[in-house]
Amino acid sequence: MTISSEKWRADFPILHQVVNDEPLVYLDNAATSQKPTAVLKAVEEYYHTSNANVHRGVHTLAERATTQYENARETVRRFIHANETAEVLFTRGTTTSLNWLAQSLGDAIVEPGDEIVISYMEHHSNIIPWQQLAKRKQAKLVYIELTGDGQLDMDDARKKITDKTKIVSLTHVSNVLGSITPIKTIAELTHAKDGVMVVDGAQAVPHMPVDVQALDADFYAFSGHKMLAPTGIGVLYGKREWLDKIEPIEFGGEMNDFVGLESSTWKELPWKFEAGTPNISGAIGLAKAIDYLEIIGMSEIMEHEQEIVDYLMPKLAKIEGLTVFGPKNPKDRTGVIAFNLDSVHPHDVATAMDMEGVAVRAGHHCAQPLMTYLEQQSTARASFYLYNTRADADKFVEALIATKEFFAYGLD
Ligand code: C6P
Repeated sequence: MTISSEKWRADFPILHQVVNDEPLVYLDNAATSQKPTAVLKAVEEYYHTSNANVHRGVHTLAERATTQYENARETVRRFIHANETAEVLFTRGTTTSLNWLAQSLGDAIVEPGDEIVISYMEHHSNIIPWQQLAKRKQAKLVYIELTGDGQLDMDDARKKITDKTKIVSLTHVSNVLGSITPIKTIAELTHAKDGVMVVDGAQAVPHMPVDVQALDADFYAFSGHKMLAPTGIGVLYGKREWLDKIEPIEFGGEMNDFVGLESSTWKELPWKFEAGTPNISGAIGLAKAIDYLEIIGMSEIMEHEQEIVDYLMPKLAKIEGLTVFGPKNPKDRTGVIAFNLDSVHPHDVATAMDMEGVAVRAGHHCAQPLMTYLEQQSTARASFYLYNTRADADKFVEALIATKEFFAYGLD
């Protein structure tokens, strides 16, 4: 194995418990990851020693809190290889980041008749904000097709990204198929047509190295809670040239420079986008989570997940009546595996697996257009992370076979 997942899992107190009389095997990491003690302690330490509002006070605690919050921004900048901290905006998460963009960027550049290009494998958070924008602006939402094994169809992408394209917004990694989108190539196609490249990185940043400059993304959104950090903190990266041009979406305290009776002016980047008291402890927790991920190494985490998928695929292929969605080659995906058992509802699969201590998600995974595309109502989904071991993968297969047998008897 690339990384010592046994060793790392010791840092996650929540994993060491018994659920339904079985040791917990947590395989719902695409929904949210668990948090290591280092992150929990960093948040606790902040509240014990430094809690104050940021950018407002001159007293010692206020300065301490402000320094920690801004240091967290620098940690994020370094992690995603942004050019400067001004390009790193703290948000509540990917959903907020994409909503901000669809309003702010959308209102600035989209005109009637323009096209916004997304794909059939997008999460609702990367569909609905653009749908709403398209309605407001009488623009058109265009969907890129997928290949047979659930990857972005690059031939179709070349057809759909045209002179009419204003924005292309794609997921870097699908939360259902696990497939990895070649963002750099798409960004080249987009820029050749003078379009703006937006990336939903919710399922990528926690699992693989991401360099926003190498990808040449104009905007890149992700959530802290899927990468070991607390909930309620996320990031919107944007190139300065774009952030300087677009207006904030939220207005109020701290984002302003001068407030007059009729109009106001905004602070410089990144603060012009961060109205109100931010999630200070969340940002500090996110920075600690990044430190933790960097100790393990993002390439190593990616390889670890791909090794688990590689280990699992032949075992899953032997289970009759099991359909696994997404790319067959582990190199084309991360550790997200959506699957269905013939004649068993995915919710029943997830409930039965929970009885074995195995936590998987079932449902449409906030990707209903993808479900329609795959001709499925819903699927079950196992998603692995750095602390999942081969033993977890074995337990997953065991629980899946037990579930299948249980329902086969039930049907007889
Ligand atoms: N997907 C899942 O179980 P938020 O909720 O804002 O942190 O992230 C939204 C989001 C956006 N894009 C992608 C690709 C995502 O996977 C998610 C969150 C979770 O798949 C919850 S639905």
